[in-house]
Amino acid sequence: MKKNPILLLSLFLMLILNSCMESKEIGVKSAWARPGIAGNTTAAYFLISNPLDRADKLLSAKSDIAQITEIHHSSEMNGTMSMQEQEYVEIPAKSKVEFKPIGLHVMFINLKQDLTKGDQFQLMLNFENSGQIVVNVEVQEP
Ligand SMILES: [Cu+2]
Repeated sequence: MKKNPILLLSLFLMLILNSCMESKEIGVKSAWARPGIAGNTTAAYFLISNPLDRADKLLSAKSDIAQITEIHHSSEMNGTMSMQEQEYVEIPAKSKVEFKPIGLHVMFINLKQDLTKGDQFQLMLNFENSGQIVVNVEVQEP
């Protein structure tokens, strides 16, 4: 039987395409933020998944909606909430890190505008290895 070079070529291309589509990267999903009032603060939450074999670090966050955007961790002790700014957040290999109302969050300080339910804005997350990932955040009631 004669081999069909075009068929072989297209099979080869399909293989390449497939491996590209399976290329894994850090993903951020389910991003939401609480409503807020201009001049006040609010926070955003999301899920970071790292399917890669190596760890990464979230180094910083940036947005246009507030004067200051920081990465915080909040905890509750004896009924009192406290939070600390984080220098970075470790994202271990093959794991998920959840930013949630008690725990890690991105804090927006001195909002430049009101944020009401249904509003959307962009949040830039800067990772050590993965570079910048732009996340669409939707404002929701908690
Ligand atoms: Cu905070």
